[in-house]
Amino acid sequence: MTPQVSPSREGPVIDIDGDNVISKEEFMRVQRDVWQISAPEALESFTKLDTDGDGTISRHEFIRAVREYFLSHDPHAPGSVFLGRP
Ligand SMILES: [Ca+2]
Ligand SMILES: [Ca+2]
Repeated sequence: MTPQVSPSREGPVIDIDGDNVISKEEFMRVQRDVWQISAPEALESFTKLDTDGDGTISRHEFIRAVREYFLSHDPHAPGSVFLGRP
């Protein structure tokens, strides 16, 4: 399957298989293919973003990360690592 990474209101589409959660595999793949972020770094970001620790990033966790990214000027906010660094 070709990953579809397109801009949307909520940021890039990372949920490749459309099950409404972002798995570790999907996240790592997008981090690598889109932002050329190394696997260890992507894994670290994933762990930070999966705030309830269930192994996936839910829509709720995703939206919160995006919101933090746009509202926060803190470079260490989870959303900053989610959407890449400036
Ligand atoms: Ca998914
Ligand atoms: Ca989670």
